[in-house]
Amino acid sequence: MISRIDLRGDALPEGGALRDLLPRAEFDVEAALEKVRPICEDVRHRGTAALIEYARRFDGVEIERVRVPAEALKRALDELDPAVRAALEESIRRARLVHREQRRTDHTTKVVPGGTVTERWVPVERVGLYVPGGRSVYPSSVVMNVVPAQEAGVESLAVTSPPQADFGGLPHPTILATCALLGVDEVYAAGGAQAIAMFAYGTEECLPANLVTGPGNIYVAAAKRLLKGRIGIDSEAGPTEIAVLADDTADPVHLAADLISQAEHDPMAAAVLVTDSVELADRTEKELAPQIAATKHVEDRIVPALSGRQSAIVLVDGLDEGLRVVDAYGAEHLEIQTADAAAVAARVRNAGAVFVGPYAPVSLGDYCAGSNHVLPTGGCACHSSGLSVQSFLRGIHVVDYTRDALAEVAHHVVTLAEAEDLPAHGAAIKARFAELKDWADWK
Ligand code: HSO
Ligand code: ZN
Repeated sequence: MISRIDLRGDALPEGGALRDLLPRAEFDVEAALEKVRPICEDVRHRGTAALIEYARRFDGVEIERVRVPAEALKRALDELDPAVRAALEESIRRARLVHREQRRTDHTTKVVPGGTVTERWVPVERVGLYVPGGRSVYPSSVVMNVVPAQEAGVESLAVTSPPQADFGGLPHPTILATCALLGVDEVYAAGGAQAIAMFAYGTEECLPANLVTGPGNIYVAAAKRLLKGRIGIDSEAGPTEIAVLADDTADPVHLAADLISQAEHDPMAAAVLVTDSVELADRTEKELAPQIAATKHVEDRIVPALSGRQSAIVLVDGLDEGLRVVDAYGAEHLEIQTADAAAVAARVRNAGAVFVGPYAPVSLGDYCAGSNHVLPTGGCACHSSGLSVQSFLRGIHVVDYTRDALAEVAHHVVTLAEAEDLPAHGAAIKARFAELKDWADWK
């Protein structure tokens, strides 16, 4: 069912070479670029008419408008199952607790008397949040996108999610209800690359956004790559990943359950167990079959995900080697199921989010830990973070110098300008001290 990679014995190779030994899903965004380019151009030129046509073609539904009417949002909230509402409210409450503390405060550095640099944190003016609605419908992703944007102080915020044939061309009612619960009243029924283009270029119904966040399929990722620059993006989310670093203290029942839990998302989802215990590897593998037999989404997602080349059990000599492997992999989600898990977790460098010990499974983080579940995939955890308040802020340096403070450093500026053969840069300084005949006196 799940392949094995045995890295015991020889010393592990360094950096990229180690990463090449590890499994990873194919997610060729580049190849999808040419497919999405004409779609994005079409939305740019024909706006809503193009979106209506793509709803027909890709979502199999006739719609007359893309903007979701206010009554539909209200109705969805009124009809929301009370238990789901309570769970969403708790998820929102916990996410707010964590994200509120991420807010930045402006900071002023006094560089010299009369010379200051202030870093001002300013929310992005308008953001577009993408919520997938193809294979699965994730109201939890509405929470994970909207909460950090709101906590950052974003004033104009719109959500888009694909129109659903089963719901009269509106996004899934639970998505709409979650938007209503969060106080989001601007919602669109558009999915795929065309939705990203709608936010990038704007249409008759939707003003252009400055930043677009949220996970989606490969076409969404390709459109984000194509339109990046015109819009800011978070990351190009790929298929979900779980890695687990475990020793012989881990419970194979938990491990199998957690690997299956993320395999449930997608046939391309990755589940990677890294352990120094062959016995644990054997017992976990044995646990997979009965647990899979007892769940849903087996043939279409879980089996292909676990048996695909993106998933594996990786055997290592010890915990140090295990840490090197999980760092080289840079998982979206990393569970540490070892003795003294907190100490081991503290040594991890590359992961989207780390889950410590037996009672912090990834599923908790997906819904109700308070942490964000929009996380870097495909090894991007080596250089990027998950969604946070910071994703929706820009730091603006405000430079404020008096005449004396400028005078103090003027000769250095002029010298550097000359060293770069940019005399006009130096002249812009000298122009402010025109009364000085002999510039050399300043040096
Ligand atoms: N594990 C997914 C998020 C999710 N799980 C949504 C359930 N619903 C990617 O982090
Ligand atoms: Zn999940």
